[in-house]
Parts: sequence; C-alpha cells; structure tokens
Amino acid sequence: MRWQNAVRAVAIAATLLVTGTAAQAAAPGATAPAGLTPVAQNGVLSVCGMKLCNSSGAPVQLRGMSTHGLQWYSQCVNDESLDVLAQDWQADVLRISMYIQEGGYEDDPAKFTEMVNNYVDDATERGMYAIIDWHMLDPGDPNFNLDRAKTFFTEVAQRHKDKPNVLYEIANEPSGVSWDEIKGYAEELIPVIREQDPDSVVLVGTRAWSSLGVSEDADEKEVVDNPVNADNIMYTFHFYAASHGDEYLNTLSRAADQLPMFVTEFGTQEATGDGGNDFDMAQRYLDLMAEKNISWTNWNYSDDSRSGAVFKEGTCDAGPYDQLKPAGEWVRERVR
Ligand code: IDC
Repeated sequence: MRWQNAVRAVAIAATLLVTGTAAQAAAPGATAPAGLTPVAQNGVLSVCGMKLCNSSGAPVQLRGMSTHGLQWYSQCVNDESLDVLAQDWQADVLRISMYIQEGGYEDDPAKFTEMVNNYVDDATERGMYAIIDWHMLDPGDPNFNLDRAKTFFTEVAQRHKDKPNVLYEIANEPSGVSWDEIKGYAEELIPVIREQDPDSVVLVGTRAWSSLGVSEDADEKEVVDNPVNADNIMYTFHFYAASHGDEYLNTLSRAADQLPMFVTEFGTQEATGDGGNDFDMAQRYLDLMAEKNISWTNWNYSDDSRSGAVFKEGTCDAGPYDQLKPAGEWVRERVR
C-alpha cells in the first residue's frame, strides 16, 4: 500500500503546485482552462465587499453539494462518488456535514474529527473547496456546544491551515435564540480559528434555521445593524423551495446587497428535505444567486429515501453514482 500513499502525496503536491500559480487565475465564471481544478484556478478565497473573491480579487460563485450527516451516510462519500462529484458534476465545493448531536461529534469526537480531516484531504486531492460544517441543529443555541466547537475547530484549523481550500462554517442552523446570542458565539469562536488559520473564510449561521431571522418573524436588518465583529466572514442563508416563497427570496436578495452571503444549504422540496419538488421556485433562487454571485451547496449527496437526497435508494451500496432522483438530475445540471 505504500506506493498508493506515495501517489497520493504526489497528487497533493501537484494540486498545491498548480494552486501556487493561481495568481494568473482565469476570469471566474469563464470556462476553466482544460485540466485546471476550481482550487487551481482560483486559489485562496477571501471576502471582498459583499462577494467571495478569488486570489486575483475577482468575484467567484462556488457551486456544489453538501453531504448528509456523516453519522448516517458516510458510505455515500467515498473515492468513487467524490470522483463523480469532481469530474462528472464538476463541483467546486464539498460541504462536509458533521452533526454534533443525534449520534454525531458529541458521541465520539476523535472519530468524527478524523472523518472530517479525511474528507478535507479527499476534496483537496480533487481540487475542490471544502466547507467544514459544524452541523448544530438541536438544541438551537450554538452556545450549548461552544466548548466542543472550540476543541474541534482548534484541531481542524491547525491541521488544514496551510491548505488554500478550506472554509469553516461555525453554526449550521441556530433556532430559538436571538441574533445577539449567535453573534456572541461567533465572536468567541472566530478568534480561536484565526489563532490557527488567520486567513480562511468563516461562515456564520443566522437566526431561525439560517433564514436571516425570517422563520422567527425577523429579517436581515438585525444583522445589518449589528454585524459580527470580524473580518473575512460571510453569513449563511438556507432555503427549501417548496416551503420558502417570496418573503424568503426577497430577504436573501436584499441581504446580498448589504452582507456577504453564502447559501450553504438548500433543497428543491419542503423543509423536511422531502415531498414534491418546486423546480420553478428553486430556479428563481438559482437565478438570483447567479446574478449576485452567491455561492451555494445543495442538500444532500446521499441515497436517503427523501426526495432531496440526490441518489436513488440503494445507490451507495455499490454504486455506480449515476442513479439520480429527479432533484438529483436537476441539481447536477446546475452544478455543472
Ligand atoms: C434532516 C435530514 C434527516 C434528519 C433531520 C434531523 O435529512 O435525515 O432526520 O435532518 O436531523 C435542515 C437541516 C438538515 C435537515 C434538512 C432537511 O440543516 O439537517 O436534514 N434541513 O430537513 N434545515 C432545513 C432543512
């Protein structure tokens, strides 16, 4: 097996070498020069104004997929399925979704940290960006997991600080908690990450399941008026097209002119991740995100029975990874 490790090391070195020349990155949105991966093309990302920009300072829109919870569907995230995501889907980014509760990180921190680290390496080898998603969900107050988050992010940021392609998402979906509490959490945790990795982009969840407050009768103003005190950060917005209509779409549209926004989760179906697809509404969101250069990852890259899991049930038993549900067909076309 030692030669395989050697091959792997050479592959990583090659990726980094190409990335090193990313100062001459091609215009974003333009077709990538043959053979250049998204990371080789764009290098280290940073927030410039309200946008995400590449190492030459030009706005980029990343498009890709989120895994399902690693405690349930890591069998869907393997060498073969990641090759499909990188090469066939031509995804720019993989969101690595690590739940904290529900059988996730809190039960076995070492195991889940190792899993995340390996998936970051897998994305890196394929020239994709990697979002490390701290998938807190219930309880909805991110401060509940603050100590765990400090431990975890210290470890992963130390491990990946020299890579050009890692983004840190510090709170998937806060709920039942004020923006002040979320902001306080972010201002405690971000310096912990920056101490290890000073220049990576950090993504901050917003109130009410990352709806910018809309699902709890607030809106983007509370963030605009009282932003997190940190540089190089973006705020997240999540939507499920069959549940979240114009009020949500308009909020995202307004917010994107005043705040750096990243949609780290969306579905074409209901907020349960299941039910019928509303492709018309989903397309309106995609058009808006294209127009405003809002990056996105779709939920989710698994073969769960729900309509929002891209693969047909049983796909991950043995592949191949071309057995897509309707939502999978639709989103693959749009990632490409
Ligand atoms: C869903 C999963 C489902 C799981 C449930 C509770 O698909 O298997 O039982 O979470 O953990 C979100 C969340 C995301 C949800 C998804 C669909 O971030 O964890 O996944 N969703 O309901 N926000 C809005 C929708």
